[in-house]
Amino acid sequence: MSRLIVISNRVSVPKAAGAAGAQGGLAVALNSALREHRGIWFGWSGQETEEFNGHLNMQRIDDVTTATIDLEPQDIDEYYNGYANRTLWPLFHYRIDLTEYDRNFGEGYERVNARFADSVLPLIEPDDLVWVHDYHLLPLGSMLRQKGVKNRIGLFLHTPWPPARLLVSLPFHERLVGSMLEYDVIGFQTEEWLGSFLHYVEKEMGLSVNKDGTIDYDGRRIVARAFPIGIDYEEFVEGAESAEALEAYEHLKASVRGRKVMIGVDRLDYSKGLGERFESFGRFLGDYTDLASKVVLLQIAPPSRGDVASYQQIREDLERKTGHINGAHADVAFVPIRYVNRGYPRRQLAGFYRAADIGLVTPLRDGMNLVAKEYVAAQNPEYPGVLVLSQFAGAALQLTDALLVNPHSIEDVSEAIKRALDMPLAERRSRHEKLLASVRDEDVVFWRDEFVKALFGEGTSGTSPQKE
Ligand code: ADQ
Repeated sequence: MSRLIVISNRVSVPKAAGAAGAQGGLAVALNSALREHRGIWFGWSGQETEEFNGHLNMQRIDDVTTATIDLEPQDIDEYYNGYANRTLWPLFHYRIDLTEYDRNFGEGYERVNARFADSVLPLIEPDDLVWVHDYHLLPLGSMLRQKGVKNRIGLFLHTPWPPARLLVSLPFHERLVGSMLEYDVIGFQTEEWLGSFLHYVEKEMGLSVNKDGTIDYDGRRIVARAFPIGIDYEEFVEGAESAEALEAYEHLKASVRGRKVMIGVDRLDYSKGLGERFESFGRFLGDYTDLASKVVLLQIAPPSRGDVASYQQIREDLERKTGHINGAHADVAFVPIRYVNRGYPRRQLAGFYRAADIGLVTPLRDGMNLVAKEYVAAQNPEYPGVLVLSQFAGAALQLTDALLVNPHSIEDVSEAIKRALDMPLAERRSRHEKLLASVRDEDVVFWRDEFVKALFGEGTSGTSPQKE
């Protein structure tokens, strides 16, 4: 079996087998893939160094080796806070108004990608499969090729891919996308983002896309496909039934004293539609006054990317909106929005999801959205809650039995909350059963296996290596 080299901006250092921890599903799935393939996970340590030295910090836990590098402050500013999070992230989430085009960011991005390529190069052996993750590292594959790497290299993009009409606003967009054509496999979360990518490739680069979605380029065949990511279903369901989850469930239930609970769990990011969500809840409280003191919104939103101004603004905006709505609708013994800026261990989170009658997942744009899937997995199948889901989350293409809403319309979301509260148990159960089947069958293990198979060259014609 080939070894797997996973490369991402940050490395989630695996905990010793069996140790309890707050690792996400992605980290768990990649760690298990790395264990199976005796692999290496390479990325930035999250640490700063005065001058870049390319020193690899290697660690080995169980069968997984992690290798990390430190970056200079200028790298972090230009590559991470700059091009990745002030240029590509907003552009890929259709927020051209927030997208900053600064030549230094672009240079820093290419410099750090080259540093990644130089540093990981000595770790790559001839039969290794190389799997690159996300928008931070789009040109990495081409930089590895320039250094003579002939291995199969794949990219998975966790975010949306924007329509060609938006992407062309990015200076040097041809160069960025052109560099991606050095990958053997390019994976997207959904058919929608895949379609936008293929459209760009045809329209802006004049390439033709084969019927099966493959692209012939420079004597090679590139597989571009949707691989919808899932959650670690087994781990999550087990967690939802743990003592920690039960305790969290009871704590939350007791604190609302018979009221209905809605839950939102999101990184504090403008793409998640939190401001619109709060306004929708405010509208609900105003429109259905008889229900106004009977529903609580628990919004858990840990701060993220705090060095970027647009993130500081969203935080201030939400604090103002929370104060405004609570000011208008609270009374001495009741506050409608509980707004909490911190993370929770996963089992506790599972207990909160289970205690919530409604899961409110209303991003304005999201590659997939794992919270929607976690909410479904955490429910008690006998008395499941209702998922209200944005039609603009990648997850909406699979979770069609959720109440799908337009998150820009506060009336639409407010009415969906009412509909969810009124929904008869039989309908809740039948919707949940179908949602659960999708979350269970297309979990993160399925996602990983499908990607690794494609990367290995199974099911595609061309230069596939032979299986042992
Ligand atoms: P994110 O934008 O971070 O991910 P999401 O898919 O919802 O969005 O994943 C967030 C994860 O963080 C979930 O597992 C959630 O439970 C966890 N989390 C959030 N808030 C938390 C809190 N307060 N405490 C503990 N855990 C918390 C990006 C893309 C998504 C894509 C994923 C995976 O933007 O579209 O689904 O990658 O590909």
